Amino acid sequence: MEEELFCIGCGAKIQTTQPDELGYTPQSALEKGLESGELYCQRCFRLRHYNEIQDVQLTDDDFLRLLNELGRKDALIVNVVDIFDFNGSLIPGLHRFIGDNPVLLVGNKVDILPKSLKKGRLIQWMKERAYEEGLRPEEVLLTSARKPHQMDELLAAIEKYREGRDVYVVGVTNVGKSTLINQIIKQTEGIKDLITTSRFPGTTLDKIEIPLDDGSFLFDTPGIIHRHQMAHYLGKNDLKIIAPHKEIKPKVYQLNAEQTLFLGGLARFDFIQGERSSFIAYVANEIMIHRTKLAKADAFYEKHVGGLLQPPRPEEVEDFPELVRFEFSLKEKTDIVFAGLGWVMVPGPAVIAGWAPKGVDVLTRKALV
Ligand SMILES: Nc1nc2c(ncn2[C@@H]2O[C@H](COP(=O)(O)OP(=O)(O)OP(=O)(O)O)[C@@H](O)[C@H]2O)c(=O)[nH]1
Ligand SMILES: [Mg+2]
Repeated sequence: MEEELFCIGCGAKIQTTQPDELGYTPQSALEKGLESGELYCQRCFRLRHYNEIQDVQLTDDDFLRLLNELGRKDALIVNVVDIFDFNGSLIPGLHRFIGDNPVLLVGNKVDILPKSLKKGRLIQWMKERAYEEGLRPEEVLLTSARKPHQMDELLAAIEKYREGRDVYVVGVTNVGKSTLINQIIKQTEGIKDLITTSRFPGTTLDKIEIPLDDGSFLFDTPGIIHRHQMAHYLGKNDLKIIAPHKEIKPKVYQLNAEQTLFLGGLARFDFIQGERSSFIAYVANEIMIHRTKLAKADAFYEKHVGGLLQPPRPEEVEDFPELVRFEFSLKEKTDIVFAGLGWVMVPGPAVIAGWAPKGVDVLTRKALV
C-alpha cells in the first residue's frame, strides 16, 4: 500500500490525479515537496504565493465528525473565537461535543480593538456569553496571533491544563486558529508560517498534527462554517475590507432622532427616538459611513448600494442579501453589535433599529467602552 501523505498547509490528503479535488498536487511538486520535507498541495501553493483561493467545500458532516471525535478523546480543547465577532464565532452546542474535556477560551485579534476598550470587561462578557451557551472554560484569554500578543500566557495555560495530553484547537472558520498555531510553532521551533492561513473562510481542510515535545500532539482543525458570520455573504475582494488590519479608530457621530447611519452597504443604524447625543461607530477604518435622514434611508440605500455604499462592490450587489431590521428599546448605554462587522455605541436611552444582511445577527450588549 502506498504511504498516505498530507499537505502540511491545510491537512488535506495528497493526491496527484484529480486537479479539482482536495489535496491535488502535481507529481513534480510532490517530488520536490518530499525532498524538502515541506509538502504543500496546489491549492495551498496558490493561496500562499498569489492569495488566490480555489473553492472546495467541506460538508456539515465533516465538521460533525470532527466535533464528535472530540468527545471521545482525552484532550485539552482550545476554543478560539474572534473577539470582533464573538457571537458569530461560537460553535453551537460545543459543550455537548467535548464531554468532560477542559476548555480554554481564547479571544483572538485583540490588536484591532481600540486601546480605550476595557479588556477586563471584554473577558467578563466572554465568560458570561460562554456560560449562557453552556460552556465552562477553565480560563478566558485574549491574544493576537498577528501581533503577536499574550503568546507566552497562552502557551503557559496550555501547558497547565493539558497535563501531558493532546491539544485540539477548534473554532469557526477565519478566527485565526492556524495563525495562532503558526505563532506557537515559530516560538517553539523557529519555523515561520508553516500552516497556510488566509482571509478566506475555509482555509484549513483537515486535521493538521503538530508534534509536541512529550510525544503528544497539537491539532489544528478546519473551521466550522457558521452561517451567521458576515464573511460568508461577501465577495472575495470585500473580505479584505471588512477584516480590520489595524487598530480600529472609533468614529463619533452627533445624531438627532430620525437619522440613519449606513456602514458601507453592509449594515444600517437608525436612531428612531431619543435625545440628540454622540454615537460611536467601531468598524474597520476602511468602511465608509454615511449619514442620512431616516425618512429617506430606504431610497438612499436602493440608489447607492454598490456605489457610494460599499462594500458590496457593484458586481456583487445582485448576490448580496437584503438588509433585515431588528428594533431595540434601550434603557442605558449599550452596544448594537453587527456580527462580524463591528458595533455602534448608543450612549443612553433610545429606540434604535439595526439592519444587517439576512442571515447575520444584530444584537445588544452592555457597552464595552
Ligand atoms: N488582525 C488580526 N488578524 C488575524 C489574527 N489572527 C489571524 N488573523 C487573520 O484572520 C484571517 C484568518 O486566519 P486563519 O489563521 O487562516 O484562520 P483559521 O481560523 O485557521 O481559519 P480556517 O482554517 O478557515 O478555519 C487571516 O487573514 C489572518 O491574517 C490576529 O490576531 N489579528
Ligand atoms: Mg486554519
